[in-house]
Amino acid sequence: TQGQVITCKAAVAYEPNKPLVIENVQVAPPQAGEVRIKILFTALCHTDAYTWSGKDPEGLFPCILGHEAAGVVESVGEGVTEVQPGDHVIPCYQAECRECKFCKSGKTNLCGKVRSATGVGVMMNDRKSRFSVNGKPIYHFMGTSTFSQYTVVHDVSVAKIDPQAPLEKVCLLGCGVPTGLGAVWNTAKVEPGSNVAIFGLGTVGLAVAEGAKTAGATRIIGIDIDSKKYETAKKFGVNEFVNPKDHQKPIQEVIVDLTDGGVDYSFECIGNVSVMRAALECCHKGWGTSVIVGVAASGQEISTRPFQLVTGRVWKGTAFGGFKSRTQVPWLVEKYMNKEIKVDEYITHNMTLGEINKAFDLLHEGTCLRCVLST
Ligand code: NAD
Ligand code: AHE
Ligand code: ZN
Repeated sequence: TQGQVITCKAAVAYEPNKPLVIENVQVAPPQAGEVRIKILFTALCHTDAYTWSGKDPEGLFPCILGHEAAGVVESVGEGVTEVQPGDHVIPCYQAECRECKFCKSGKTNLCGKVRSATGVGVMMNDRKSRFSVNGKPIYHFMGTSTFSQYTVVHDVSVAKIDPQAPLEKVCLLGCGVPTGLGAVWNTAKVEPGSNVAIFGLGTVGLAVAEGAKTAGATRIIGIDIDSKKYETAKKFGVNEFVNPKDHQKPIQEVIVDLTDGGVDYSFECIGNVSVMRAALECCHKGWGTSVIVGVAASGQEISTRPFQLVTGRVWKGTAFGGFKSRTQVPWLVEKYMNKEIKVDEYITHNMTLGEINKAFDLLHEGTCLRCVLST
């Protein structure tokens, strides 16, 4: 198949919120600096649902969504040296070129090399898509487009992993789990003995809990409007639970009262701007740090009294938990193989690519953490 167009199945999003259509899609061969991957397993993340909903200002249609996956390299374009056909890989929506201003700064995991193309659904070389249906182009998404049996990505967006690792599990290391762990380890840098508040106990919030537990946090307070979330959350390290609906007072006041003035660290893992405010304001005066992880819709803005920051609270955000993707995803895979981090525990459902619309329905029901699709 090397050098040839591959026709395969992919789930195409033609319009916001309209059911995805399983199509025969043509996938062009990889050009210079590109890698064509046979995707074997892909999970669904709430960010896919967010873009599909039409609320993402970067959302383009028709497109192929998906960004949490694992597969095997099918072929590589000219000049690609770091992976070869047969390598087991995880596509990374956050690239790492190791050459750009961002990568060399030592201050961020964001990479500037291909972002201008991945944000508009095309490849860097010719600003065109490698996907088409009957000659009509279909946009890429987040530089990954994993809801397809084959995809083409930039070489700077491919993490080569241990071939022994079970792809049906480690696909989760493409987004949600590293995001939560890294928000704690890299962005907040939680110290032993800290008190932590986690708003939203989905996959990302649970991974924050796991990260906080391994960092030695003492009180790990989970906050969710769905009280059923506590049972599962305990297994990930949450040791106290608050449902805002059980209280008259604003949730930030409830947490401040519970913690003698506020928590050391808080994490917003929902994407709700009023909860982001509460998460900042439940932090301790003088040092409390709040990390925004959730993605909020186009047009939404955060606010608080500047006095909150003047008096020492710190507001931060994180993308992919601050992990350098190509370097650290393989390391996370090893940590999983050594049983140092959980992955299997986040997988509540398994389905096939053909059942993707049903999988999206599940994602909104609240019983589903991650649903892994086999392609
Ligand atoms: P999820 O929907 O599984 O989890 C959200 C949880 O929040 C649910 O348990 C829900 O009951 C709870 N919730 C909703 N409204 C609430 C409220 N007002 N107060 C308290 N709890 C509330 O989602 P997820 O997959 O865990 O993702 C969480 C967010 O993180 C999404 O916005 C997603 O787009 C974003 N995300 C960001 C990054 C990043 O790199 N920054 C990476 C992955 C995901
Ligand atoms: N396109 C959206 C922003 C989406 C967003 O913030 N994405 C996160 C990852 S979410 C993964 O599930 C991210 O890493 N952003 C950094 C980047 O470079 O995109 C919008 O609202 O414009
Ligand atoms: Zn995601």
